[in-house]
Amino acid sequence: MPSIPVPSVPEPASSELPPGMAAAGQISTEELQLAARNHGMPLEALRYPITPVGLHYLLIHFDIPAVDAGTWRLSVEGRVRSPLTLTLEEVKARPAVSVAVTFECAGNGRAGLSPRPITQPWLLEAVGTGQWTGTALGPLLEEAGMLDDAVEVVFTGLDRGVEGGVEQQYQRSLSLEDARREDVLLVYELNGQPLPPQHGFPLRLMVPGWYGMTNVKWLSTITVVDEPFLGYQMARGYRMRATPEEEGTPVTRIAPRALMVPPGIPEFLSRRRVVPADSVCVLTGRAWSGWGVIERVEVSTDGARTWDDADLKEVMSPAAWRGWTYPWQPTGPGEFELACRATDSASNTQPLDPPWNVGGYSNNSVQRIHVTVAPPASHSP
Ligand SMILES: Nc1nc2c(c(=O)[nH]1)N[C@H]1C(S)=C(S)[C@@H](COP(=O)(O)O)O[C@H]1N2
Ligand SMILES: [Mo]
Repeated sequence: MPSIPVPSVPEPASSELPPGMAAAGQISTEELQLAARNHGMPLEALRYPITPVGLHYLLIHFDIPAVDAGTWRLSVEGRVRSPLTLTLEEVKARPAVSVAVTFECAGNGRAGLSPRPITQPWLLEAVGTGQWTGTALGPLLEEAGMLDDAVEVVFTGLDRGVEGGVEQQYQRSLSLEDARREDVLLVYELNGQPLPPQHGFPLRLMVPGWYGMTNVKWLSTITVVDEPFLGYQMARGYRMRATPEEEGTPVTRIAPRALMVPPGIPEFLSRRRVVPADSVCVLTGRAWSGWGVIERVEVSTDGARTWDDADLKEVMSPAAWRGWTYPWQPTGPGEFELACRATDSASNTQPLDPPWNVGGYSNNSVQRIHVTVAPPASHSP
């Protein structure tokens, strides 16, 4: 498997902040507005192998569209021999597959960059794993019969808005090769229930291993095209760029990441953690990568200076996160910085420092959690 192309660029000093960028420690009303709509998965929910529906993260560029399941249709059109129009019942009547897949937003970790683009300011919570049920895309394209001049497949959602000054439907495309992969599905159920409105009812695309933007929600039209699709979310959004002017390279697969459940108890406002000194603290978490299977998770309890291997749980499904645990016996009361780091089967691992790019994508630098280990509780008489 190829390793991940990531431009590594020195950060501009905050005195020369370009327009549309914010410095660390500042949060704008626009970002707060986005953050309140697009919630993350509370990290304690890493305890569930399958994320309960309401705890799965959400990212919605525009508004959740109103969809009437009775009149909704899926069209397969463009450079095909026989265009298709399917009702939801017809989609569901096709052979069904159910699979656990981890989704992560390409902007996860963005708030850890400085400067960062002013857009959804994710910390680390833009992740979740669903048990998704649907039908394979490939056979449907086969049935429609792609013509010889076909080069890409465009997926159009029903949601509409303005981004970067461009009015648009949310649209993404895949190469023919990617669209034909057998794990690419059109899904209509999440965790055994019809897709809820916020996750794309009645149907969405799912490309396991790729960042979340690929999984077009409220899917209405699949268009086979004879030239590369240059819609906003392909040509402007979701590209790795060292400078705003350059064309950049497309964001595709998920870079490896391990996260841990923050141990102990939090302080309400700062969310700093307190752990009692008198017991073994079992650190637990999950790790995933779109470039291969997770083969190693390491834990540091001294601020990423030394590392020790965590125990890996079984692989649940190739494109789903893998559980890990690490028993930690704090050396005594005091301040500790915990960190965790994943490595996948393609030898990709996580950097200690954030890899910077203009869009703030794919920042998979290691999670660090500050923990106060409190002296053993004194027993009152
Ligand atoms: N139609 C449509 N599909 C979309 C989006 C959107 O705004 N509109 N957001 C994308 C992005 S950026 C992500 S990360 C995932 C989020 O999926 P979720 O909200 O179900 O977790 O959906 C993707 N599919
Ligand atoms: Mo996203």
